[in-house]
Amino acid sequence: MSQNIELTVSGRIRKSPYYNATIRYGAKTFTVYNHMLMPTSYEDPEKDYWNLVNNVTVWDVAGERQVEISGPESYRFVEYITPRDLSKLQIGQGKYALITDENGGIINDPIILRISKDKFWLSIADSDVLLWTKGLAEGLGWNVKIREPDVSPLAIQGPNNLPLMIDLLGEWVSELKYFFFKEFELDGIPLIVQRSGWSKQGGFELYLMDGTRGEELWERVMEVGMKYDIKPATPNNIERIESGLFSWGNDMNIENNPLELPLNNFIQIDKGADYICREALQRISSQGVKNKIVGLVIDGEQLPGACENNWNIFSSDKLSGKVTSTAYSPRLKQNIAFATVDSHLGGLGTKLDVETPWGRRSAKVSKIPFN
Ligand code: THG
Repeated sequence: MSQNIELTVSGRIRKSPYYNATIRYGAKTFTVYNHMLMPTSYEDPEKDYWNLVNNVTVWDVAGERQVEISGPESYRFVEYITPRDLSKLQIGQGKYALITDENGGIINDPIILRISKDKFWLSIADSDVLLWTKGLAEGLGWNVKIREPDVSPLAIQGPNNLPLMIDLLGEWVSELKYFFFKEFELDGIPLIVQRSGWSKQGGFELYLMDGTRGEELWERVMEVGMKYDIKPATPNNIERIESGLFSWGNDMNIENNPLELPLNNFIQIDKGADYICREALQRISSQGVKNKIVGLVIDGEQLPGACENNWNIFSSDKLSGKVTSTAYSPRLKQNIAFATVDSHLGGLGTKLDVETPWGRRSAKVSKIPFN
C-alpha cells in the first residue's frame, strides 16, 4: 500500500520554470510527467479539491510539454496521426484528440493547437510523442519539422477564475471561447492564453513561452489573485474523476483503442483526411470492442486510499477487468472510479466485485461524468 519515497533528481528529471515557486508555496508531493517534476498536492488532496471547486487555484502544469509540428505538410501530418477530424480546426483554436499507432493503440491524448496555418502544438500527456512523431515523419518522409519548444503551461482553474483573469490580462479574456487561444504579452512576458484546463470548474491556461520568466509569471498571478484568495493547487484526482477526464497511462494506454472510450465526439472514423489507424478502427468497429472503459461507483464507506496500480474486477468470480483510478468524492459521498471491463459488462448499472487492498467490495457501472 501507499509508501512515501524520495526521488533522486538529476538532469533526466527536469524542473519546471515554476519549480522554485511551487516549493516556496508549499507543494508537498510530486510526480514525474514528461520527464519533469510536477506537483500533485499542497495542503492535502481534499483541501486542494475544495479550493478548486469553491474558488480559484493556480497549477504548475509545465509537464504538459508541447510538441511543435511545422512546415508545408504539417496540417496533413497532424491529421495523419489522429482519428479526430481536424479539417475545421481554426488558427487560434484547440481540440482534444487521441494520437494512435497503426493498430489504434492510444499513444497519447493531447490538445492540438493550431498556432498558424503551418504550425501546430500537441500539448501532450505523459508519453514520448516527440520521439513517436519524429520517427513517423522521418520513416515515411513527411516534409515537417518537429521539436519541443520552450513552452510551459500554468493553469488558473476554479469558478472564480474570470474576474482574476480580467484583472491580470484585461477585459478581452472574457471574449475567448472555450478551447480558443490568443497570443499576449504580460509586462513583456510572452504568453499564449487559452480557455481550457484539466477540470470542469472553468478557467484558462497560460502557455509561458520563455522558461526564464516562470517565477515572475507565478508571482504576478499570486499578486493579482490575493484579492480572490487564490490558492496553489494541482490537477486534482477527485475533481477530474467526478468530471470524467481520463488520465493517459492510468485509465488508458497503448493497449487500449479509441473505441473502448466513451469519447465518440472526438473520433470520426470516416473523416476525409488520411490517417494511420483507419483500417484498424474500421475492423474493430465491425468486430466489436473486447473491452470498455467505464465509470464505477464502489459501494461502502470511504476507501482508506486510492488505487495506485490496478485492482482486479470480478463478475460471478471470473476475472473481468481492472480498476484504473479511484477517488472518494466529498460532494457525492461515494467512492468513484474508472475501470476497464469486458465489453459485455459495460452497460450502465451492471454489478461487479472489486478486489481492493482492504477487501472485496461490490460496485456498479455508472454514468460519466459522475455529477
Ligand atoms: N491542458 C493542456 N495540455 C494537456 C492537458 C490539459 N495535456 C495533457 C492532458 N491535459 C491531455 N488530456 C486532456 C483530456 C481532456 C481535456 C483536455 C486534455 C478536456 N476535454 C474536454 C472534455 O472532454 O469535455 C473538452 C474537449 C474538447 O472540447 O475538445 O478538456 O488539460 N494544455
